[in-house]
Amino acid sequence: MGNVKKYFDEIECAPIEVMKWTQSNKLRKMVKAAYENVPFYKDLFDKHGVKPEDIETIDDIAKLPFTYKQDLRDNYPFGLFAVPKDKLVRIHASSGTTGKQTVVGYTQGDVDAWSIGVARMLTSIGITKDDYAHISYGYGLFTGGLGLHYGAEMLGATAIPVSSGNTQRQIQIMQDFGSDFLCCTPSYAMLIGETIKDLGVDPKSLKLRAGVFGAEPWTEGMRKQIEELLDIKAYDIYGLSEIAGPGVAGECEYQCGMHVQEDFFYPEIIDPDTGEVLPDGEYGELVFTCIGKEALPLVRYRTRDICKLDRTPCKCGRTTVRMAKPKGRSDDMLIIRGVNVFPSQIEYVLLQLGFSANYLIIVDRENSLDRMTVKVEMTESMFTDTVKGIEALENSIAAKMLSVLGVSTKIKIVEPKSLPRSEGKANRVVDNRVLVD
Ligand code: DLL
Repeated sequence: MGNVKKYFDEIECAPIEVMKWTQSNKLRKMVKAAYENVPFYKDLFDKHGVKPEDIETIDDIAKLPFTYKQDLRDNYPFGLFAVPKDKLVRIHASSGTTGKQTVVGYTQGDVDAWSIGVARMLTSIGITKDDYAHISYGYGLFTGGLGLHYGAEMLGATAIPVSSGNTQRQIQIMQDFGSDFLCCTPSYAMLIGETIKDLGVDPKSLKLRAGVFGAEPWTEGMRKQIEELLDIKAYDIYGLSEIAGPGVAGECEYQCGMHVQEDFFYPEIIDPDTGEVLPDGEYGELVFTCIGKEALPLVRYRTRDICKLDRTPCKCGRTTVRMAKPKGRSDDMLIIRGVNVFPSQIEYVLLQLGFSANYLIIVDRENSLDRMTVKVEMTESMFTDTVKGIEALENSIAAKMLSVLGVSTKIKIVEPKSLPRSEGKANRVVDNRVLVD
């Protein structure tokens, strides 16, 4: 183990001037290609009075206009691609639940850059070419499965493409193949963990030592639950299909934010209302420019994720900027009687009180008033079957919710394991208000 690689690439630890020089070169090239090859960008740049020649360094990026998800939808499926069809080697599409899918194309160079991003992230948490990668993200148009797969292979690790579903079989494979690390959504990791417990399998008997979880917001409390259920260390990985897929950013062993692969995906935080760039440390909307991307060179893409950046030195020695765990998406934010509520705040309260991360938020409107109900599963340790006992528990959770959220919530305790489980991204909000509006 003496020659275990600490970093996948030198650029991860490059001095800031070297990183800026690399970014500037890539940005200039990418902006020129977008202007010349994508009619949408030619029109957009012309409308904003900006020409490729105006972009000399990465610091000029704020001169460029934003790209929105709607622009991808309006140009569905391939209208924003900058290369001819024969240069494409892969297509993916977003898992969005509303509207048209957003379609993403990749050249061989794009797939390689994406895989390098994932390989860097895996290296930063101590994964090596000797490890078995148990990949339970969905394979298909969703980027999770193939993204982790190619990244693991790029590193030289062995990919086990299990995909999601059939949870008992997942556990059998972990036991028989000796999977070293698990890649799936945090909600599916919870389900695998619960199933291991139900089957009476001792998690310590598995070889599994780490997990790479992302694709949806999750709290520190949920991380702890997963680590206990699976007896592993759980790491956060972020990405979005429009930009590449998983591995746009990921935690290192020190877990103090996610290192962004900023020589491929340049991040900014902006005020979502004014579009103004915000200083490091301030929460705002995360925006990415895919510098170096050939097939789909998105310029200042509005992710809707609420996040902040940190450029203070990291103990691991990487100099790349780190992004915080996204608080949620601006479009997932619930406005309950005028108060902004993120599902992650609700999860935080429940986990603090010792409940599980399986919950369901239901929002209704009665007589023009919003009402939020949170269904929570009873746990073994708090079990009571008296009406009084249950009411007392519900009231104590509701009181804590009120103090954290600033808005009253009705709590309904339900039977253990009665709420829906997810093998992919969890859907924890049922907003009935849209139906009555
Ligand atoms: O979820 C890509 C991915 C796959 C990331 C596997 C990580 C692991 P989309 O389906 O396009 O792509 O969804 C992207 O998911 O804008 C965030 O809102 C959310 N998201 C992704 N990772 C995280 C994370 C994939 N670690 C959208 N924490 C993003 C919080 C996340 N939210």
